[in-house]
Amino acid sequence: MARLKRQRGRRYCFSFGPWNISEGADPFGPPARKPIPFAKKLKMYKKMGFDGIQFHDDDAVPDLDALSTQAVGKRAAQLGKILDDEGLVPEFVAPRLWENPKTIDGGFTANSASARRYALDRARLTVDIAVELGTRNVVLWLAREGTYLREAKNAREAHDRLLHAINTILGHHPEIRVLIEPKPNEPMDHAYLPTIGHAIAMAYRSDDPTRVGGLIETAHAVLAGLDPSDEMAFALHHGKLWSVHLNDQNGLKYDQDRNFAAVDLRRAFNQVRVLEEAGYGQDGEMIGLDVKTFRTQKLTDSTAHLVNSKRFFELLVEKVRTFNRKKEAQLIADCNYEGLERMVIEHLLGAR
Ligand code: GLO
Ligand code: MG
Repeated sequence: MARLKRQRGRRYCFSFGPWNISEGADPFGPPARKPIPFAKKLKMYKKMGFDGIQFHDDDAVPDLDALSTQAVGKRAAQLGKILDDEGLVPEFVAPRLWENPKTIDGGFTANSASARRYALDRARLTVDIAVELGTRNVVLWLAREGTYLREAKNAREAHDRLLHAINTILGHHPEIRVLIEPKPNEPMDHAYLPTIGHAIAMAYRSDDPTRVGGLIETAHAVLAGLDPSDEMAFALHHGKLWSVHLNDQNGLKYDQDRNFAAVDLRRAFNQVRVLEEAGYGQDGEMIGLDVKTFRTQKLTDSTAHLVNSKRFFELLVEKVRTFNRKKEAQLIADCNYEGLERMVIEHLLGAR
């Protein structure tokens, strides 16, 4: 009871990455909006009600491939100071390994030894940036670590190489944590570590399992044909849900990054419920969003999706907190699942 009371007053901390304010380009058309400069985006966070900021390594230090390690460290430190002044918390840094021509067929799992070397160097640089910014978290979204066709890589060897990459990051700094963000496909036909189960299995094989966990994105779980709230529950069971990318996804098509709760309200309710019940956020975990606005959106309204997704989350927190637990327990004890279903739907629809 005391725990529930404490949760009632609890306020969540929200985050997103600068790429979530985008220009609307897609594989079939060029940008449809003018870019908003990074410095201007930084100023928008607090006004929109967000405290946390997520980074790719080159969001934090643009053109880092052209800079010396010392110069990268210096620029990251300067950004760390700006974040402090703005009152923003750096949530994580992720190596963007999928754009450089060297990593055209993957980084850590590339067949080319020089591509693998580049990927490991860049991952170490990401750790340096994270340390300068003041976060322990390095996220690995393994974009091109997979295959376009099965025969192109040796999958068993690829997993050895992924483990080596994780251990390299752990070995580069004693406090850094690795958060694996699983996704089953896109841009590859098949990506390695497609679900949180795969990611956590890898965590236990690493040199320091206490420093390897996961970030679960709603859309990625749906693309794997799984229920995001159950995926979250599995990670929570292992004490390894260290971040989330809440969004939504309309079935098995390209990764849509729709607004949280906009496609399947009940599925969203269940994600909030699992997070709320586990006390997610009490150890500093953030409610991260990874949402994209429509290509048709005007520049002036091109951040509405973030504010709206946050609002939908908060409204669902209220729905979770006002769900009649006594009645629910009785229906479960009676195996009256028709009654339970009616109760859930009526609650979501606001019926009396
Ligand atoms: C793409 C991923 C991507 C990552 C981001 C952080 O499908 O969701 O947006 O979350 O690059 O690593
Ligand atoms: Mg994501």
